[in-house]
Amino acid sequence: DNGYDLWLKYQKIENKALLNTYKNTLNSISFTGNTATLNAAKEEIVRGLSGLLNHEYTISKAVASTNALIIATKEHIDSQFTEQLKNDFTQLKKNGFIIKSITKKNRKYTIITSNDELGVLYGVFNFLRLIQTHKSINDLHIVDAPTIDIRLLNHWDNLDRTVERGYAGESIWNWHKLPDFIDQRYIDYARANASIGINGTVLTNVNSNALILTPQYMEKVTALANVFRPYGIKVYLTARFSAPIEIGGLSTADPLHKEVQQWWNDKAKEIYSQIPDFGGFLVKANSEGQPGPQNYGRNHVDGAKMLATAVAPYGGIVMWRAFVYSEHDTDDRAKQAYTEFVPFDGQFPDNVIIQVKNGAIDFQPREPFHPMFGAMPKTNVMMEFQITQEYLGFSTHLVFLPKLYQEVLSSDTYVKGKGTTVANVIDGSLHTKKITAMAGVANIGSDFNWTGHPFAQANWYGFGRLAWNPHLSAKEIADEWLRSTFSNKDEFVEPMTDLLINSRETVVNYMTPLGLHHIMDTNHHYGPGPWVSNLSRPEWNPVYYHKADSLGIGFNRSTDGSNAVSQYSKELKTIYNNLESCPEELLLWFHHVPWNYKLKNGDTLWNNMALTYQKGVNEVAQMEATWKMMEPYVDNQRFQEVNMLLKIQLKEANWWKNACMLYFQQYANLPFPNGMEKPTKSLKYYQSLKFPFAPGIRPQWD
Ligand code: BDP
Repeated sequence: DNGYDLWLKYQKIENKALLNTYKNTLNSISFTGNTATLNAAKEEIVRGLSGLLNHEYTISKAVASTNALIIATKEHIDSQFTEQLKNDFTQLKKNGFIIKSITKKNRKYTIITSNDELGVLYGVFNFLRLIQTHKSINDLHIVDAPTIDIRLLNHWDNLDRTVERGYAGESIWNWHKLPDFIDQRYIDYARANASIGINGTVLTNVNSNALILTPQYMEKVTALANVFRPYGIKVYLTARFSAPIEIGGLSTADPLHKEVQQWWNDKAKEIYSQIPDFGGFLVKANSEGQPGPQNYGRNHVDGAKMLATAVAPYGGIVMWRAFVYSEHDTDDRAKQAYTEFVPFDGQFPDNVIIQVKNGAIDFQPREPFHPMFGAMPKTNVMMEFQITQEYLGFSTHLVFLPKLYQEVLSSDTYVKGKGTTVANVIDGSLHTKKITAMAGVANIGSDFNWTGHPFAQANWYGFGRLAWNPHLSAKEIADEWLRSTFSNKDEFVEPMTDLLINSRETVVNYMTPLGLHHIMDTNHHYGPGPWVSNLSRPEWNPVYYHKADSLGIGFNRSTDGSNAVSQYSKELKTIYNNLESCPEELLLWFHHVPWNYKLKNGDTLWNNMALTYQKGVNEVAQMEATWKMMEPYVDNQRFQEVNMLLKIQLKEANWWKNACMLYFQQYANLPFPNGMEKPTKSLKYYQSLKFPFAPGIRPQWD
């Protein structure tokens, strides 16, 4: 099994009793409707049930006398069921669905319905998930709908098919062959996304290329939009701020300049004439060398307004990123986005949403949530997670990211008192927002299995599930994914759910324990590089983040340090500011701590650091051992692949531990504690390792 089918395997159910129960309940399928979206739903239910139940289904409109599965939008549901569905329909939100078992005069029916066609498609995928995960379908009553409006992938894909921070081959967009060649992968991509509720995709890198907006490329984008439309997926593009100069022949891109505004208005008109449901633009402006309004003495509001005005007549939106930090600003990098954006609260138009990374630095294995969440009550604010593992061992290491996402989403902002979580900010319930959205930087590439590591598929899956409902638990997601992707056997699902759930903390343990961050090696961000200190911008150097010296280690962001703690609500500020109350997992994020400082377990910081690194290594060894026992439940190809990858992960966990501990020992000047395996190589050796051809490197980065 090469993994291409993702979680949509629809493998025949081996358990005879279960198979028969399903078959009995689903004797026939009645399906009404013949539009592109409903046909996609029809194809999927036939494909899914034929595979799972190993039974050839013919579809008809007629409703069989009993044990029928009935699929239709509300207006086409047989009137005999109207009464039983009435209450459900009154609660049903946009794109939501009802799955209900109804018994009438001893006759049993299972109904999948919705107010809209997309809801029917989502209902079908949900129903198939129930069967794939061997749930009972005897007495169903599910009314579900997405909690967040816009659920997007962000592809950091370049037009030459390289993928920035992509570790799974080339870009899946074959720009050269588009628009005439439609790869089957595009259709399967859309199916996979629809199955988890993703409804938008930004096709191009945030470090953007204006060429995508030329007619030659727009034809290609249009072809993709046509493939995705039946699956409810809208296409978005990154807008290069200087496009009016680069492809429009203007002399300026000043957002207050009439000609520039007109250029964008015309561009939007041209795009919408080809893609009437075009989603809008994603913009990285005045960040890491990208052009933006500040190049013309204007601000983020001016820039966002101009683009928002251009797409507003067609219902488009602008996602304006808050990932900014300046080479001229000497303030703590963690503070800069908040400082720059929060004063603009209330000034952005309604069709603008500010896209904020989950943490204030950059997709680290662990960061406190970004203080901008909850701090802009009058502005639409959306979440940006990274699915691709730029700072988490690429697609070489097994890390289950839904655990990280869940930690962020369930973090308490205290903005309106205890219990007001980041998820409440994102789903709009806290401040009643006009638009709600969540984006994930995609980990998809041209590899057979889409994501490189077979388990990296779980991160794509889990992102989609949490974008649909940010209150889901990571454990539930792990369970669903394992059952759909590998096996329903308890002997497999139980240990593997634990393995997935623990894998995130394991990576933190062997990479950046106790609140350490950004100590990865230069440019590629693979492997340790805590010693790097020679890059042109101070905040690109790991030494800027860990600040190890003879006294201790960590970034003092307390009130007597950079004061980043003050960007959080009062309650959190107090918790983070105080060394005793600061959660130990974030200690070195907020404090510069003496090497001999005693942690809660009574041992020193130095010893705790050493033993946590070691714990991470031991946990990977345990993951490897657990996986070995899974051989009976997994196909040979994926079994071997994961086996090899876990071996690499173990080697590299040791590399992290040894390199970091040797390096920090120079400052701590303390012996390694008992329980930490001593490095066999020197610090010099680790410092000599170079990775000039690591995948996903961003070419313009030094
Ligand atoms: C950083 C990446 C860089 C991205 C940047 C961004 O290293 O490749 O361009 O984020 O999000 O993490 O814009």
